[in-house]
Amino acid sequence: MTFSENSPSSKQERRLIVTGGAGFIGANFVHYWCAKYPNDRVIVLDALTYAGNRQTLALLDTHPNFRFVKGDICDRSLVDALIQEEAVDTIVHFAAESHVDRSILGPGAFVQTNVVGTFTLLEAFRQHWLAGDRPSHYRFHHVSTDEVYGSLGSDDPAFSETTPYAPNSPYSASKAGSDHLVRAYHHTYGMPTTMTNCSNNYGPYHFPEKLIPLMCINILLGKPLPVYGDGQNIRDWLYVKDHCSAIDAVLERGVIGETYNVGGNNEVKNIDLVHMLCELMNELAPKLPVRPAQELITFVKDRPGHDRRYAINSTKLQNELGWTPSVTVQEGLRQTVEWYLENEAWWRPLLSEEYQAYYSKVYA
Ligand code: NAD
Ligand code: TDX
Repeated sequence: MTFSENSPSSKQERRLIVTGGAGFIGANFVHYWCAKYPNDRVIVLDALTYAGNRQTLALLDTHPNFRFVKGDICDRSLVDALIQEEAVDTIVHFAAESHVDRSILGPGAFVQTNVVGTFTLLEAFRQHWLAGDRPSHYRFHHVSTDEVYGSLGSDDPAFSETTPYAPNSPYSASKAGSDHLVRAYHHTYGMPTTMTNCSNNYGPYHFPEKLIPLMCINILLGKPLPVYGDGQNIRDWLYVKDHCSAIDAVLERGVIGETYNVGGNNEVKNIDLVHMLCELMNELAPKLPVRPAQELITFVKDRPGHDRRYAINSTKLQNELGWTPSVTVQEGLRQTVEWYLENEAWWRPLLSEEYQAYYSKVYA
């Protein structure tokens, strides 16, 4: 993957901690940021849970301003030490338990990392910001999700920043809890926070448990493609590099205390998305165990509490900060399928025994 099209900025250098930088979106963000702002110091803090992958960041190990620290965001003394030692001025907070199906199987880890972890980071950063006499350029950017707004009916308007919160899964409830803490830290203490709530991301380095990589990999392995329920649920797909540029826009030009919704303007029914992936694989994969791949589509038991539709209104981000998504879902999916075809060495080792055990539980 290359981000060389981005040119370095002339702005003052930042010193960032990126939490969850070994996960899907965090790693894409770190690659994006190190290429665009090579003089910025970037410290990834990641616990390397099942979803974290050190290999995804291996290309950055020779980058002079990059550092990787394995650690838990709930570990206050580690977070304090890192913030002070590196004189951090910016936290970009991706670290989370992120998979809805896992939150149904075991919600405890979601409350711990998403709520307690975010609280720990906020407290540590607040102390550091106060000790420095509240520098105005400091930022705590919190990455959140559209799922906090609940589920839409087919004719409802898309979620905006003023849509009331109505989380439906343990995952989205824990993300909502973290969002409320971030909001309160700005409102009560004046902390320089910003927040983004985005729709479903897709692209390189996406862990196999999520819909798009799961379908790509199962097509390549000739395994059934499990579509939940009637397949009519709708998601609004955002290419991960467009999400990175949105966070960049918010860090550069966003107003402190504000939330910005980020969406790709690409609402697609799950079953249609699976058909699009099958078509792309039929066209691009030299060998497939089952062709056409559509023969593998299998309707399975629905996810409990499955949200019907998400759609994001990104007008605020577009009008106030000048951000626009760069790819259509057709272009982004083609690039993603090509990436999974070219990077079997990345995804194959992730299909571990532990992953197979998880898979059997969800798809039993
Ligand atoms: P991911 O599951 O791929 O990665 C999460 C990363 O966080 C992993 O590297 C993991 O090791 C790390 N982590 C987990 N617990 C940790 C802890 N206690 N301490 C330190 N590190 C820990 O997640 P993702 O899909 O990249 O999502 C990143 C963020 O974006 C999350 O906050 C998620 O809620 C949000 N989000 C994701 C999507 C999406 O479509 N993937 C959409 C909207 C919002
Ligand atoms: O095997 C599957 N079959 C299926 O039909 C899987 C894994 C999913 N689905 C459906 C469920 C959803 O309607 O596909 C849709 C997308 O599922 P996921 O990839 O699990 O994503 P979702 O539950 O929508 O949540 C994602 O977007 C919002 C991320 O995982 C969250 O972290 C983010 O906040």
